[in-house]
Amino acid sequence: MADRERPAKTPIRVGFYDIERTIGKGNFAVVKLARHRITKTEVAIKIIDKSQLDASNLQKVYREVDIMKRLDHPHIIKLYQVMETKNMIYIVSEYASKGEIFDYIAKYGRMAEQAARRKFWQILSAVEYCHERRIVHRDLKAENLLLDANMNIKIADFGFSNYYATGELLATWCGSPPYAAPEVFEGKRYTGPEIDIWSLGVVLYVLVCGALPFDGSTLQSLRDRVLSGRFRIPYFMSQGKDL
Ligand code: 24R
Repeated sequence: MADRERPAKTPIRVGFYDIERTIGKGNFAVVKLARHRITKTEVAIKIIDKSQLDASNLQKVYREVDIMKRLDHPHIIKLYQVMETKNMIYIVSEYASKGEIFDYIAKYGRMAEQAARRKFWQILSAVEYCHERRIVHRDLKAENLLLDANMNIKIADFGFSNYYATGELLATWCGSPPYAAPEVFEGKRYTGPEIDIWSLGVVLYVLVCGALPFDGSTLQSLRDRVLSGRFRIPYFMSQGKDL
């Protein structure tokens, strides 16, 4: 049924789910909050229009699904189901009801170090779990760190993730510039986990300081900042010895 023929308040359905609203929008994907018609369970559905993708981007979507199928960790968004039609892919997953830690920091400001430490520990346990399975996320940032109803971390969006192997090098420029490692800016090839580790350092700084360690009004100035490796240590940051 076309939208204009849909009677008011008739929910849009995907499988057994009623779509409620948009909770995320990317270049090729939109993420919706949906609810199971019978159990009323809330899920996130990432909807991808295949007709908008070239072969290489379509390949990445299948890789994202393939990787998510292998992951089962308390701090990683759990894949529930994948549906596919001629034009669309629907990735049904766990829903993190408190949203991005990015928005949380934008609203409430930087976190106390005790709280940041607890969040960061959860993030680390999830990233370690991925690396043990030779999976690199490649887009770790505050926007992809979600919070569930209990304020626990759930890592989302494996759209840039890939497998890696020691001795084999990856070359793709991935992720968000403020979180990107110097070797990525320099166009060097990398094994994988080291670029997640760099991003984790940026994430920790953002949690504790409520600001990016490296910033710039242009990509060039950001690059210079990252390559210099210099960042400010604010007055409120502890020195670690009395934690
Ligand atoms: C909750 C919110 C937003 N997104 C999600 N959840 N729970 C997701 C799960 C999610 C699953 S896949 C995915 C996000 C993703 N996103 O790949 C939310 C809750 N509130 N507000 C927001 C209250 C990416 C991305 N990095 C694609 C779309 C754009 C963002």
